Amino acid sequence: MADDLDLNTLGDEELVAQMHDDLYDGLKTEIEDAVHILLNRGWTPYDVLTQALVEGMRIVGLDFRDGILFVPEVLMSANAMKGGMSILRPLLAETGAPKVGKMVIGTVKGDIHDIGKNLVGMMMEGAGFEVIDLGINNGVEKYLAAIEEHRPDIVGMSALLTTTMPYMKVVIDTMKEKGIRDDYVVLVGGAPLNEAFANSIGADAYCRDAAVAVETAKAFMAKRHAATASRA
Ligand code: B12
Repeated sequence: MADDLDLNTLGDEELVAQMHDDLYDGLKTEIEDAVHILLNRGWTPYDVLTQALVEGMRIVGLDFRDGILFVPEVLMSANAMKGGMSILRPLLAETGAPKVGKMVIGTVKGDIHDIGKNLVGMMMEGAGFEVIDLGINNGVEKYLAAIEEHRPDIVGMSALLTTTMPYMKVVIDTMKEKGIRDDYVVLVGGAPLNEAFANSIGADAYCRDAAVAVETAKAFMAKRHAATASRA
C-alpha cells in the first residue's frame, strides 16, 4: 500500500480491493486496520472473513500455483491473513449458545498448512461447537491422545498436499484397529481432496469449505441426538 493512502477514505468496494492487494503484498498491519474499519462500518465478521480475507487468499493461491508468487511471499500473505483472522475469531465465536458438540481438528503429519483448518475451527466455534485445535503436522498418536482426552463428537483432519492426504487413512485405520472408529464422526477437508477420496479412506464426509463443514457437522450432530433419543 502507498504510504500516503488513508484506508478510511476508501469506499467499501475499494477498501476490499485494497485488502486483496495488501494481502497479496503481505501487509499485516494494513489488513488489521482494514478489518477494523469494515467492522466499524457495520460489516458482519463473516462477510469480512469471506469477501475480504478468504477471497484475497484465493487470489494469492492462484499466483502461487502459476509460479508468480513463491513460498516466502505466500508466508507473508498467510501471516497477514492470520492477523485479520485473529480479530474476527472472538467475534465469530460470540454466540453465547450452549455447545452444540465437540470437535478435535488438526492438520495431518508432514503438512504445515493451517489457514483452512483454522477457518474451519473458527466457523465451528461460531456455530456453537467446542473446538480443540491440535495444530499442524499431527501423527496418529496425537489424534488418538486427543480423542482419549477430550472424547469429541467429531474428528476433523486437514491436508493440503497430495503427499500428505493419504495419511488420513492411517488415522482412520488405526481408529478401526482400536475398535473406536464408529464412536466418532470423521470429517476431512483440504484443497486436493474430494468426496471419492473421502469415501475411499472411510471418512464420514468431505467438506469443500468451512461453511459446508459447519452444515455437515450440524447434520451429523442432529443424527447423533436422534439416535441417542431413540435409545433412551
Ligand atoms: C498458503 C499456502 C502455503 C503456506 C502455508 C501457510 C499456512 N500457515 O498455512 C506455505 C508457504 C508455508 C506453503 C508451503 C508449501 N506449499 Co502450499 N499452499 C498455500 C496455498 C497458496 C493456499 C492454501 C490456503 O491457505 N488456502 C486458503 C484456505 C482458506 O483454503 P483451504 O486450505 O483449502 O481450506 C478450506 C477447505 O479446503 C476446507 N478445509 C480445509 N481443511 C479442512 C479440514 C476439515 C476437517 C474440513 C471439514 C474442511 C477443511 O475448509 C477450508 C476453509 O473454507 C495453496 C494453494 C491452494 N489454492 O490451495 C498452496 C498449496 C497447497 N501448496 C503447495 C505446495 C506444493 C507447498 C510446498 C510443498 C511448497 C514447497 N515447495 O515447499 C510447501 C509444503 C510445506 C508442508 N510440508 O506442508 C501446493 C500443493 C500441491 C499438491 N498437489 O500437493 C498448493 C496447492 C499450491 C500449488 N498449486 O502448487 N503453502
